[in-house]
Parts: sequence; structure tokens; C-alpha cells
Amino acid sequence: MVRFIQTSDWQIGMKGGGLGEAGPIVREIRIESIHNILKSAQHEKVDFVLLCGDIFEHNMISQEEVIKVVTIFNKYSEIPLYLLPGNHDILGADCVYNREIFKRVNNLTVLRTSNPVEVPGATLYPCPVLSKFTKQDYTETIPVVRAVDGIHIAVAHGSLLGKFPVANWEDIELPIESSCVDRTGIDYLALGHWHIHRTFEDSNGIARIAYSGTHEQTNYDEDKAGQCLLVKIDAKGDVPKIEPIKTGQLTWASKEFEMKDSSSLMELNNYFESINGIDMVRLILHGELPLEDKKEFDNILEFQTTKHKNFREKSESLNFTMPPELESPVDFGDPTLNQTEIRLKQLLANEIDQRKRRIIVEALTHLQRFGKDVEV
Ligand SMILES: [Mn+2]
Repeated sequence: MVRFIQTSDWQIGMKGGGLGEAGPIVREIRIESIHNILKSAQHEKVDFVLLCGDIFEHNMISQEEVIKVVTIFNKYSEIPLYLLPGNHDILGADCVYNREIFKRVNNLTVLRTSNPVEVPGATLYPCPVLSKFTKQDYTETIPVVRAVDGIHIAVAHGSLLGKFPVANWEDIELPIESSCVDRTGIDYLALGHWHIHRTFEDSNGIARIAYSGTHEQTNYDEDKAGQCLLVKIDAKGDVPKIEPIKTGQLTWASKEFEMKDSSSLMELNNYFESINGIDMVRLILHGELPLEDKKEFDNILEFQTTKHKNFREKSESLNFTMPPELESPVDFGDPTLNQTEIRLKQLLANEIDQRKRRIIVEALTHLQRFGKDVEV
């Protein structure tokens, strides 16, 4: 019998490009959440933990980040760790695991070749990534073990062919044929590379292939992320028991919203009521809103920034419509102010960028208010 924890795609040091100010929050928590994986391993008294690649975002990662991770490894030094490099932490002269510090981590074994490795309770068949942009299936190195006693576990990093929507299969890098399980007779194929948890069946309908997904969700649109897997296999040929364990801490929500008129503010408020307590929120706004509602709109959004760890709002394509009174020219009794209004309206007529249009409309509104309130 073998019991192990499967994890992958920690992507430590990821920039979080496209996340804006959420980037640093995501970076920091990815390191913290490693504890949740190794605590589960302790609690479940597993034989080992299998790390299926992309543990670091790249090989040029700062030593500071490496030290943070090694510090955590040392805290759980009784747990054997088997680490397969992926495409981000790829094997090669500058591989992060070549650094001196890793040679001193007693409980860590980096799987550098496809040679089988005896581990407590099973034999591992590693399929390390040797080229980032390869079209080669590294699981081809797994030998046929159907007649060999013991539990056989292969570990690879790549994309399972035919198992996700893609325009052209021939363009896929790091391809993996799910048929390798039937070809070789292995009990289980542990995979990394996808950030979402998925399982796949062999030709007998038994789930023997699994992605754990990333231990901490990396972006708004990942489902079944933020987990590791507890895998138990009683004996050779038995059905693997695959149990996801929650390890991620951040919760995410993303919503596209079409604004129509003042009533849209109510709908927006209702939506916000439904996402109380969500950490990372992204709101994408389209459509239009009367300029007179802008103050209320700004206040609603400002308050949301106080209710989430990170609140991102993308409203470049939201158009604030000009109130009718701005359409007709006003005589301010002052030639400079009159000229300013004419100039702003000319600019507005020629401007297609919604963000700039909004600024011009605001300037016009302020100008008219100024004209009404101040005796020139
Ligand atoms: Mn990868």
C-alpha cells in the first residue's frame, strides 16, 4: 500500500502580470500555502510528497525566495519529497535545483532522469522535461511494468492530449498521451502543468491519471484550483483513491457588467452583496451611465475597495453620457470661458477613447457649474 500527496505548479516568484496591485498579495500567499500541503502530509502520515513541476516560476528566481521555500522544506524534514522539474524550473545548466542549498536538504530528491526510483511503498517513473518547446511525449520512456510486482507510479509534466479544447493539437508543447497508462500497465500517472484539478480514466474506466492543479489559485478564471491530492493505492492494479485537499487561501470572483441606466447601480450593489468576503475581485464594466450617476458610482466602487483584499475595476469601455443641458452652449459672460467650452466640445466630438471622453465630459460639467456659481 502507498499513500502520498501530489502537488504541482506552485510557481513561486510569479510576477502576477495582469493582476495589477494583486500581484504582491498572490506572490506572498503562494509561499504561505505550502504549509497547508505539508501539514496535510503530516496529518495523513503519507509515505512521501510528489512535486510535479513548476515549483518555481523560473530558474533565475531570487535566492531570497529559494531560502523561503527551503526553510519550509526543513520545517517538515521528516517527509520525503520527490520533485520533478517542469518547464518553468526546467533541468539544465542554470536549473534552480543545481544551487548548493538544495544539496543540503536531506528530505529532497530531485528527479533528474527517467531512471526508476524506489520510494516507500512504490516505484516512481519520472519523465523530466528536457526542452520547454518540445513536441516529444516524455512518457514514452515509461517501461512496460504490467508483469512487474509492486505499485508503479509515473510522474510527468505537460498537457494531456485530447483532454482540453485547443485549435491545433500539433502545436501543443509538452504533449502527453493518456494511452501511456494502458501501454505500460502503471497504476497511476501524476501530472503537473495545469493549474486546475482534473482526473482521467484508463480504457477500463478507472481514474489513474490526475492533475492536482496549483496549490493556490493564480488567476480569476481557474476552477478547482487551490488544492493538493491525497492518493492512496492499496495494491498493484487496485483503483487509486484520489482525494482533493484544500490548500489555497484566496477566493476569487470576476464579473462582466453591462450598465444601462441608473437602475444598473442597484444591480451592481446587489452583485456586491453576493460577493461579500471574496478576496480578489475583478469587475469589467461596459455600456453607459448618465454622468449624473458618476458620483454615486464612484462611491459604490470606492467602498468595495474596503471590503476585499484586492478590488480591480476595468471601466475603459464604460461611457458616461452627457446630460442634455451640456448640449447647448452657455454664455459665461467671459470670452475665455466661452472659448474653453467650445474647445472642450470640439475635443469631445473628435475623441473616441472612452476614458478621455469621460474626462472631457467631467471638465465640461465642472465648467458649467463654475459658470453658474461664480459671477465673472
Ligand atoms: Mn508547466
